[in-house]
Amino acid sequence: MTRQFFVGGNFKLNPITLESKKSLISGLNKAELDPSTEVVIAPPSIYLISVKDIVRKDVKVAAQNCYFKESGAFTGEISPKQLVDAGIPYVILGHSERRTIFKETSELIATKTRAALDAGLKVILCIGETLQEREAGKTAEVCEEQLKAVVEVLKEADWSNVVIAYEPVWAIGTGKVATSAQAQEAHVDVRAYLAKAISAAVANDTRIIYGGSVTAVNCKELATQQDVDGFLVGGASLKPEFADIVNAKK
Ligand code: G2H
Repeated sequence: MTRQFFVGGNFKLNPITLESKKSLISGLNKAELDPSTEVVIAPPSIYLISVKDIVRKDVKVAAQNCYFKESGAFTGEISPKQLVDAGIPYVILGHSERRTIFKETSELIATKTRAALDAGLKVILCIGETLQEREAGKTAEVCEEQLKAVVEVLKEADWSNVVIAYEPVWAIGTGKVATSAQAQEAHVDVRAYLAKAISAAVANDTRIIYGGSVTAVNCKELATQQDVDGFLVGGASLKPEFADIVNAKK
């Protein structure tokens, strides 16, 4: 199976007004986007439904997080069922900002992944090492540990609805992008782990995208790598250059 190129825009806690949200989406609606790329944007939860309603139909919408319970006394949370009901097809889980700032463990992220898939969502599952871990030669080990928690919960099921985002923490929002060789090496290791832990088919078919300071300038070289199936884009997804990243393979 050929893996469809995937580009996600993770808006994080941006934009901060209704007006700027409208103009961001209206810019995207006018852009020329490669129809062979799957494009997904993840606005803050307060804008999910309105973005879905105004964005062009070839661009899908993702939540940046969700809880694992369907409903109940969980102040501040959003459930997978609510997202599905609202017509939101994707959710990002396990982003390093959730892991570090909000202290989410790999086990919690695995539980959320299971709940999201069970509810009918597709999941963009983020993993990645810190600078200290990379310098200690632990990149593959850390990614494997983070994935293992999910593998144990999912086993062989559901992987067609999972996109794995390899996002080295040292490259996130720092302007310090991984080299294409570093990205390719990490993606090969992740794929090898999927083959070992699940199956050759899941390893071959699962999209592994790169995230961390991706720009219009560095995306083309990264996209030449055989195991880089797309990008998760933060800062640059708020700018017109997001279209160039979507078109990286053109
Ligand atoms: C990594 C990425 C998007 P940025 O967090 O998920 O953000 O492109 O700003 O490094």
